[in-house]
This record gives sequence, structure tokens and C-alpha cells, in this order.
Amino acid sequence: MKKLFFTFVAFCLVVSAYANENLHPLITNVPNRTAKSLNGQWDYIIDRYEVGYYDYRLQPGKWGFFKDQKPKSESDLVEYSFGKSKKMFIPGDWNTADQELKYYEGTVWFRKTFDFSPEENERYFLYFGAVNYEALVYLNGEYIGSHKGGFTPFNFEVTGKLKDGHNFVVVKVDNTRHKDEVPTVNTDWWNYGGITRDVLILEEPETFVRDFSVSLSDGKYNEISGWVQLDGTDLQTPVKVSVPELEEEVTISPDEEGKGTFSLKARPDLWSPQNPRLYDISISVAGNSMNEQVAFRHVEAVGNRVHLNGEPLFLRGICIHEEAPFRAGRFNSPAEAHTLLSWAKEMNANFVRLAHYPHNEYMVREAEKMGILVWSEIPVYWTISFTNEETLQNAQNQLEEMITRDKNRGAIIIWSLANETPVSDERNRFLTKLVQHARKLDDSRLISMAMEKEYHDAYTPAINDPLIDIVDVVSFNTYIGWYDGLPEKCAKMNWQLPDNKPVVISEFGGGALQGYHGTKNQRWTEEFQEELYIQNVAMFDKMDLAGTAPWILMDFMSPRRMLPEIQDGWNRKGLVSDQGIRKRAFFIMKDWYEKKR
Ligand code: GCB
Repeated sequence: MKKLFFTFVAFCLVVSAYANENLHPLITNVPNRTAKSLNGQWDYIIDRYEVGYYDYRLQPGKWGFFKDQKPKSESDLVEYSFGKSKKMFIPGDWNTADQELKYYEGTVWFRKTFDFSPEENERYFLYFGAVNYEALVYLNGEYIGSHKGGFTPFNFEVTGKLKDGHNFVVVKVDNTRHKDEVPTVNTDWWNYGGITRDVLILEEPETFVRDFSVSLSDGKYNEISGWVQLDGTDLQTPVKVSVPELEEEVTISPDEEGKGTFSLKARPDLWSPQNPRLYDISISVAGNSMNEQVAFRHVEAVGNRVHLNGEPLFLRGICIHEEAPFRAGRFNSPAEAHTLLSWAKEMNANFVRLAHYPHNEYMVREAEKMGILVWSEIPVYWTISFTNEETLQNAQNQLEEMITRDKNRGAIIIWSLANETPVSDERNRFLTKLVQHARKLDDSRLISMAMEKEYHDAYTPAINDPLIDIVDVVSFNTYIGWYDGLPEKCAKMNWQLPDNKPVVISEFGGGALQGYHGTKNQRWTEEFQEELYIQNVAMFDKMDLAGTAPWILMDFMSPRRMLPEIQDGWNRKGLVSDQGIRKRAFFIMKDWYEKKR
């Protein structure tokens, strides 16, 4: 029997290397559900040699860390102890939590103990906002399932597995980079490992609303429509959807699969950057109700402009990484999201490109409350393995998890599917599949990807990517004045842009060490960066653009950036330092955006 059990564990290990296992379909609107938080102090063991599983013959060992064993007697041999190990605050990345783990890539085992009183007739789901990169999850010594992908949520049903009294969750987290993963080994950001977002036990009745969608009906301003998806045994239980402020409500009868659609005649105030109006909506089934706040708006690409609610607007954007202000590392709080977004607003931005992966849910919700439009993307970046079917599957899963979590966020106007991926037949096929998948999941938003340029000569770049035909917004990154010549080159450029779609510059910029001053010809000074921005915006004035998003709001950590005394592990292209100090170029952007209002 024992042998069988170990074979099972070994099997799980092998299988989990390729697939997400035992996931329950994603439960959405989590911030507004009843939950017990497992955030807080977790014990952790750094497992450099994978001894948490394997013995000296590389066979599954009998001490598996997931069992959280303790010696039963003085003579008992157990060579690990969560209780005597270090503690880390979860959510958080391990690289900034523990100096020993600053550059660590490998496995760390985490354990959380907690008391619980499961109630009869209630269902429970163990929910993770995100774990980077691969998570193997155990509850009370039993394998629950696995997930890959560092920036999207996942959940498992644990009804019947929680004990009355003491419980423990163990998570094996591995952030090793691999060529065939998403992202691949090659990036320009820190590979922060760990349980980086909230961990919750969601509590739901036997039949509940697992997911729903609500928005203005296609092309209409006087109708709201959507669908609900029930989960449970009574899938045809009627569901009531109401928008109290509009005095509207409707009762839906779901089909055998628990899915029901609805529409309501109503003319809500439209959400926009000038008026970030949110409506409370309530969805109830069998007396249990759940609330959500929703933004009603329309977005579309019309000719070469993006229109919001039927009016063209210039996307005054800025790129942002999910990195905490004033301290390095991942953040996962509304307060830190607010700080970053208020800097963006101070710069007169109305749009943020959340690079290069789906950011935490607080960030998107905060942007929505503050009236900031959002571009959200998946980490299909640079040299992804375009020929590998599993890589495509993985990218599709991450896309699906991003859209599932955020489809009700009206602030999001663009799903972006890739960044600077070199054109090839395999890449075109891979990204075409992603575009088709995204449209199938959500055809109400614009699709884009940050493309590369093709130079006819040094001053004549063109956007000739074959995929411009299948995106709604043509975006590309350009570094004139930084990687490509000096700032004065901007004046000589002769751009060849498509003229039938909105064109957005999804990155431009250059580095400066905040507080380092000199002449405008001296690289890394604030003056050089300032000049680069002056020249770039002058160039943009001569281009027919639908928006721009400088790279980047704040300096961020990257192991690619090692120049001593300037970079020291930081990408310095921020318009704001990691301590929140505005560099000179910040004000160039601020003034230019003021004129673009
Ligand atoms: C890019 C990438 C971005 C990098 C940036 C840079 O084109 O999209 O991820 O961080 O350039 O700083 O070079």
C-alpha cells in the first residue's frame, strides 16, 4: 500500500511538470466573497536539492515535506522541521523577504497551520491569487493539485478535506526558469518567487454563482446584458440580478449546465476617466447574495483612433511593472496600487500598460476606481518556444485565467498577447491561435501586442508585422535615442505606419539615475533622459498616433542591469525613482500629456 502511495506521489510529480492538475473552474469576484484569509506568517524550508521528495536514489523519500512530520519519540529520525524553520509573510516574494533568497531560483516549501470549523452543507475552495511559478498544493498531508503560471489565480475544491480543528496547508513553490515556459528564461524583470498574492479559503453554499459577466450590450447604451454560471447540484435554481441604483432587476432561469443569460433595459451613466462611475450590482441565488461594482462603457477602434463611449480619445499612457514603491519586490495591496496610479495621474496619464503579465486584482480594481484605462497582458515575451504545443497550451491557460478574472473590469480596454516577439511562421501561428482564443473568450475588448519594427533604412522604420491584420490596435516599442542612435535622431525619422488602425507606441524611453546630473549628452544623467523625452515627443507630434506609453513609471529590479554605480541590478528607465522621486523627464511627459488632453 505504501509503495502504491509513493508511486502515486512520483506520478503526480511527473504529471505536474506538464499540466495544471485538479483545478476547479476559476471562481471570480473573490474580493467580494465570504472567505477566511490564510495570509500572514508561513513557515518555509529552502529545498536546494529537492530533498522534500527524493531520497539518495532519487526515489520518492518517506519523509515528504508535505506530510509535515514530527518525531514521535526522542529516537525518531525526521530531518526537517517547519516549526523550527524561518517564517515569511505571505503574500510576498521570497527574494526581498530573505536576503539569502535574493537571487534564488528553485524550490521553497511553505507551510501554514490554521484552525477551522467546516460547516455541513458548505463548500470550501482553496484559492491562490498567484504563485510564481509552479505550485504543488497539499492539505493535511494529501496532494490537492498543481498550477503553473506566476501571475494568475487558481483554486481547488477542498470540501470534505478540511478538518474540524487543526489543519495545515503545504505548498511546494518552484520558480526555476525553463526555456519552454511562459515566460521563457529570457526576460528583463526579476524572477520574484513565492506565494505572491492572497491565499484564501472561499466558503460557498452547495449551489452558488461561480462566475458571471455584465456589461453594456454590444453597441447599445440603453441595455445591460450578461450571463451567470452556477456551480453545484441545483444548477437550474433561479438567479436574481439587480442594479438597485437603476431600479432594475431580472430573474434568470439557468439551463442544465447552470448557465443563464439576461438583459435589462437601463441607461447607466457611462464610466470614463472624467467620470469613473461604478454601479453596485447584486446577484442572488437561493437567498445568498453577492455584490460587485461594475463600470459601464463602450470601447472600439474606429479608423485610426480608439473610441470610448463613441468619442475618440488619446491614450496618455505609462507602462508599469508590478513592483512596490519605496521598497523593492512584488506588491499586493490597494494602497501600493494607489500610490503608483496616483503618480501616473499626476503625469496626466489616463491609461496604464500593466507590463508584462497580469497584475494583481487590486491594481486593476484601483485603476477602475481612479478612472484609468488599462492594458493587460500575458507574459508571452521575446523568445518564447513558439514551436512547442505545451507552451501554447500554457499561454492559453494564462490568457484564460486573466480574462476570466478580469472580464468585468470595464477599465480594461486592451488585452495584449505578446511583447517584442520576432516574426516567423511558428510565431505567427502561435499568436494567431492566442488571438482567436482571446476573441472567443471576450469579443468586447481590443486586442493588441507590442510588435517589432522593420527598417527600410536607418531613418525609415515600418510596421510590417503580418499580424497587424488580426489585431485591433497596432502597437510597437521603439527606443530612438537610447538603443537606436542618440536623441537627435528623432528629428530625422520617417515613420511608415499603417493608417487604417489605431497605432499606439507601447514603449519608448531611456535610463537615468535619479539625482545624477550633467549635460544632455551624458548618458545616465537626468538631463540626457530629459532631452530624449523632448526629442521623442516632438517626433510623436509629427506622427498619427492613438496613444503612447513610455517605458516606465518607476525604476524596477532586473538582473540584466548590472552596470556598477548606475544600475546595480535596477533598470533605470523609470520616470520616477524607486523612492518615488520624479526625474526631470517626468515633467516633459506631464506637460506633453497636458497638451494632449
Ligand atoms: C523592451 C522590453 C522591456 C524592457 C525594455 C528595456 O523593449 O519590452 O521589457 O525592460 O525594453 O528597458 O530595455
